[in-house]
Amino acid sequence: MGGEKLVACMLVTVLSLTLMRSVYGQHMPEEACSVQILVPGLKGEPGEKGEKGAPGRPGKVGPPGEPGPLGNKGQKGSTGHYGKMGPAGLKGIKGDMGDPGPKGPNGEPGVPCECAPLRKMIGEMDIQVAQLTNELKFIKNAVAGIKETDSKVYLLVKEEKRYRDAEVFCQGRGGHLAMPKDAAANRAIAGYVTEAGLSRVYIGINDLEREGHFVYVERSPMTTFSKWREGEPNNAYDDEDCVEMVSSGEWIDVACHLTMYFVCEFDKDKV
Ligand SMILES: [Ca+2]
Ligand SMILES: [Ca+2]
Repeated sequence: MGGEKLVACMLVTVLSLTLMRSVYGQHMPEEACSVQILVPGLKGEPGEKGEKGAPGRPGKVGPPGEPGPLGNKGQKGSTGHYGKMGPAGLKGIKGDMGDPGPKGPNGEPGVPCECAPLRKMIGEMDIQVAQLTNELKFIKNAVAGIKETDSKVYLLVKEEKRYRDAEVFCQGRGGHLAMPKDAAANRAIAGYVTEAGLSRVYIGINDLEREGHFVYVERSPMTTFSKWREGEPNNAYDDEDCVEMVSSGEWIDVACHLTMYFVCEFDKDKV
């Protein structure tokens, strides 16, 4: 290659010149290669403008700026609304038991039981209660107008009522109009009427169901005992189906719509 040969010669030349300057008086042969001295040519025409290159890499981050001027502080705002109540918290741990309190004062000494005297007192009080009960019963009977025989209690009711209403009154208290079934009972009722200063009361006898056939108000038949006044019962005006007792104890048939006092009777074992 001519280029390589040329470069090699130029290198030899440059080396030779260097050696000539460092070695005094020595003569160097010049027939090793023909030296051609190259002289630069004239400057050429400027080339065409190249294409735009790729954008460069971003630069380094700059230093922080200086703080700006301070503004005026704003006024305090008004209090806001209360927020909603939050959920209940967890139950706390049970605390420790407190210390025991101080001992209380001693009580009053008790009274020894003296039971025998107490029993005696109670027994005496029972007797007194029984006596008072009897006395109260007597007073009640006197006030209420109650009379009694061995088996019956009689009550004189000083309210004027018709026969049927009188019987309803007696039944409402657990009894009937008085039904004298023997002479003793008849006398007791009659004495009662006399003592009260009355002349007549209704008693529990009638012939409402069958004319002339008298029965007790509880529907039991008449016994052999009767105490009709002479000439009675006469069913006067065809309208006498109820019976009154006069103070003598005699019976008279009368109209049932008459109103008068009456006597109720109650069985003693039911009172
Ligand atoms: Ca009659
Ligand atoms: Ca009559």
